[in-house]
Amino acid sequence: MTLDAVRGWIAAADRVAVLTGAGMSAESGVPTFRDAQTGLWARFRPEDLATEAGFRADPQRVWDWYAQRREAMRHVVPNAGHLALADYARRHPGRLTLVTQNVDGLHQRAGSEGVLALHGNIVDDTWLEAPRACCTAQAPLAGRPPRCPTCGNLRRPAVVWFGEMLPLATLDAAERAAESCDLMLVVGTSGMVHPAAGLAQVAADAGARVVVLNPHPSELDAVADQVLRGTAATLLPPLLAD
Ligand code: BV8
Repeated sequence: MTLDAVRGWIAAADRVAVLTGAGMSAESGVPTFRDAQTGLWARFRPEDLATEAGFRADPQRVWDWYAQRREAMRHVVPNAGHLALADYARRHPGRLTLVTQNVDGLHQRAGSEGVLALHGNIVDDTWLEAPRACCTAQAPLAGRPPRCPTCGNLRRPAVVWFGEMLPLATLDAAERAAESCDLMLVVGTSGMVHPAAGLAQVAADAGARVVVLNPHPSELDAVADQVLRGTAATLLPPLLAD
């Protein structure tokens, strides 16, 4: 099976769904989620840091982990893979639905529209407790994490943590795209996090072809009709060129 055969599948598809994970942004210099546990956080599992319980147990440690990741993301730009997906969608309006687990906003910065961001975004914050009248975030708040000066309510990253529900409308749209596509490209995900990873099986069960793009083996290789062993930035441009 070559790139050309998969290109043929893409050309023959009326509807293409794309599911991306942290590997999509690796060539932009964003550490993959598993790699984000370097340095100070190397001794913590992501499932412990990226949780409400982990945040409540040590708000400053979790806040600082996100601050470090946000800082790293300030200097990165979309790579050729992000741009290829955005260009393809522009040339073929309405044909591609992009679902991402990533919180880095790089698909949006590459020009992709209507991105279904299942896990939120790392740029925005929200309140840990339901905000009261005193909780206003207009002025920058002091603290690591920032807190409401009146009631002490903490700010937290506006991402979906482990154990938290995904935004229902976004997840529903992603499931509909998986059910109705003829082809799903699964790019740069270990396939370990659910329910996002389950979308590949949803597509396969609905009769779509599934192609995995990943330089390493992943949990979703078993669901794939074809695995392309390579990286997002090298595979997507030739795959999506007309
Ligand atoms: C929920 C935001 C329920 C935070 C993230 C079994 C079934 C169903 C659920 C579960 C289950 N067991 C446990 C669960 C619960 C849990 C879960 O899935 N746990 C895992 C660890 C087993 N799921 C949840 O908690 C979800 N919520 O189920 O809610 C519920 C129901 C009712 C009421 C309340 C609750 C919420 C999950 C969301 C967690 N948040 N992100 C943050 O980012 O800080 S997930 C996080 O992992 C990132 O979003 C990341 O994108 C995502 C998945 O990881 P990957 O993207 O795959 O990244 P990874 O580093 O793992 O892999 C990178 C891949 O890229 C590798 O394969 C590598 O080979 C490849 N690669 C490297 N370089 C390149 C490349 N590929 C291409 N090109 C390259 N250059």
